[in-house]
Amino acid sequence: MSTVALSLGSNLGDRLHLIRKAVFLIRSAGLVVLASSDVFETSPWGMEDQPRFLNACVLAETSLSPEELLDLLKGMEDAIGRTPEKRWGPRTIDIDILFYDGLSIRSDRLTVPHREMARRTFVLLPLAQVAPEWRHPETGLTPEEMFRLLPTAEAGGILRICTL
Ligand code: PH2
Ligand code: MG
Ligand code: MG
Repeated sequence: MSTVALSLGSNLGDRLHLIRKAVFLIRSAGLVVLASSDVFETSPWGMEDQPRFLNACVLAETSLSPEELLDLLKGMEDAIGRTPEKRWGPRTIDIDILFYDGLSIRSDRLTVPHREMARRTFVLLPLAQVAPEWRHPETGLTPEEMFRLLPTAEAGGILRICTL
């Protein structure tokens, strides 16, 4: 069994419903959810002219390989109704692998840990709730340590909404 952290994001449609639907599909596929973060409303990052996101994280156990997990999550995004969109642009649902145990993976399809994680408040705050002890395999930093290294301006624009 491996432990993985997944990031959930939505900024189109009924955002909370879509995020909860994603967690329902994750459980239905046999992943064992060990912890789930709160849901946060966050300012759009990367491309600012788009609606605000809801973001959350789950920590889960799986026997799938990283590539199998990626395929499963892509299938869930399709099932929930995601259509191809611009990089960093609006989306009904985004499910990303943040980490897979302590592995560093760089293949054509997959970069694990998630390559932008250390720059994203909307990833680090929920991740710190579900995996405070985890350390990035390349930097040795915990989510909270990465968060503290961000410019203070980045820490704004994030609001706790509810539990997942
Ligand atoms: N996802 C993106 C681009 N920008 N900004 C926020 N706040 N939350 C996201 O989930 C997000 C984003 C592309 O995956
Ligand atoms: Mg993403
Ligand atoms: Mg994605």
